[in-house]
Amino acid sequence: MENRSRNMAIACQSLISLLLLSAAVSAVEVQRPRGVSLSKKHFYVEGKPFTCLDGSRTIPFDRVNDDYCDCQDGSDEPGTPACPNGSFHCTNAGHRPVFIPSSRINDGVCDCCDATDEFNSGASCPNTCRELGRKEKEVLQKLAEIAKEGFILKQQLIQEAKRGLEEKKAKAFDLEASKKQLEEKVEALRTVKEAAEEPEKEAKERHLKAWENEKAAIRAEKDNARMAEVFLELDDDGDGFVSLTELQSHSELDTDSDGSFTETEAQGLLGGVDKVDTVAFEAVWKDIKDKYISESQVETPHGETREPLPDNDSEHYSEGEIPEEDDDNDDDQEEEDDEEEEDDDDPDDADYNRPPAVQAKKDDEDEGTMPPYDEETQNLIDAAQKAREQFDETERALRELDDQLKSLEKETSSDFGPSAEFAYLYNQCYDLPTSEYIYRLCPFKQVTQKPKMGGSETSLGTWGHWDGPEGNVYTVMKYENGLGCWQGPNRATTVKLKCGKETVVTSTTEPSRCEYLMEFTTPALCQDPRTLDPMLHTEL
Ligand code: MAN
Repeated sequence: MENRSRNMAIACQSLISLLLLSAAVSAVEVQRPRGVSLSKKHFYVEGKPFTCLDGSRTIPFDRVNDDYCDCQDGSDEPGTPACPNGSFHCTNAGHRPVFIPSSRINDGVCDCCDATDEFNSGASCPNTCRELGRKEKEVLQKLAEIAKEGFILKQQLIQEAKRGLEEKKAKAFDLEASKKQLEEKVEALRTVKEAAEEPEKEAKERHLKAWENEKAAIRAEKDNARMAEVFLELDDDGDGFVSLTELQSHSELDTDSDGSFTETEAQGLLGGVDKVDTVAFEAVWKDIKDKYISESQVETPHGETREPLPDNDSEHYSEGEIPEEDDDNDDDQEEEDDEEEEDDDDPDDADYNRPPAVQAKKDDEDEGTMPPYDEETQNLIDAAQKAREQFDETERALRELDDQLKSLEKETSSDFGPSAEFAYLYNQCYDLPTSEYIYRLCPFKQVTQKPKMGGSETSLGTWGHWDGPEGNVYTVMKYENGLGCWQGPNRATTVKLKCGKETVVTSTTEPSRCEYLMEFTTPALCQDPRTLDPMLHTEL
């Protein structure tokens, strides 16, 4: 396996030399027993005893090729089919010499282009070696040209990669220095920001507190006004006191909610006395204000006080049902509903406790929105905001720079081949449209498949590793962990690289479901034609 791939990788260059050698061989015919290669000729000396090539025994020379197998390794019968494990060498002058199993000798099938394997079978085998050699030579010449030009391009790619790498390393060095400066700047701006945010926070809190106090004062003022109103409302006889009877006229104040507001209960509310003046009423008001319903509110025909409802709507609600106030008040409504559930059995109570809540909401609205910040606070906010923006902007710049640095480091530490000849592929993508899809290879990143008729791109794998055989790892790329295949594995792609003048995806197939095979030519894989081993593939 290893040998085969090594041979494939340098086949292009080797073949030129091979041709020359073949031509040379055809010119000089060397006498030797039939089926013996030139390299083994010296083992077979006419008239001298022959020792089997495995050294197992020595036999007289006339038993070589006598159609009887004497040696276990079959070496005494290179030119007959007598030994089951023998091999026959065809010189194939003008083309490529080969070994064939000796069982194919005189089997009626032309195996050798020089027809030497069928010397006694009667099969008419023409000698096609020269024609084959000529054709192969043409092909090989083309390949050799490609290899030669590709190899020149490869040298340029190597130079470019070298320059590129130096530039990138220098850039990374500069970025590293800028990063340090930016980091320091970020820290300085963080301090400035925090220093500006502290007084901003205090000033905002002061402002909020003042607003809360103001709201509380407004609320208290309103409460006092309402208390005075209620006092007047309760003081029916206008004697400046609210008496037990006057208080009892407000059945909603029924302390134990049993449906009857007794004198004792009323007295309890008045603090144990029979009547209270405006000063003493302050304490009473605290206890009753949540339940108290103003007399100005609508009275039902049964004398029950109800929350005012639009005329048209009121008839749509059965007793105990009241529509929600409005959408904004949903939460309040729910809370109230919860509370009311406990009291649902009490016909006099239930929903009728709504007005204070409505009133509270109204009060809130009356308080309005928080007033604008005073100039000093606003200045502090503006200053803190500016510091925040400067900090954020610098921090963002630092992040961007860091990303840039990381991607540079990733690129400069990638394995782009022994001389970085594959580096030029890094930021490129190569498309190959087929009838159904457009396949895209972005070397060292990913492979995708996009349907031509529209639809989203499918990942056929992201860069994994070089996957060629040992000694030739830079001939195959592996892309893994693509989109999962339905009821199958994650998609993956093998990219086989070949020497070519152009950088191009030449084919894409799917040999098994969701496993893709791409062929890709690049000058980066072209070898120096001068480094050929002339003996490779040759057995003369
Ligand atoms: C899509 C394509 C094909 C693949 C099937 C598997 O149609 O990615 O290449 O074979 O999915 O379901």
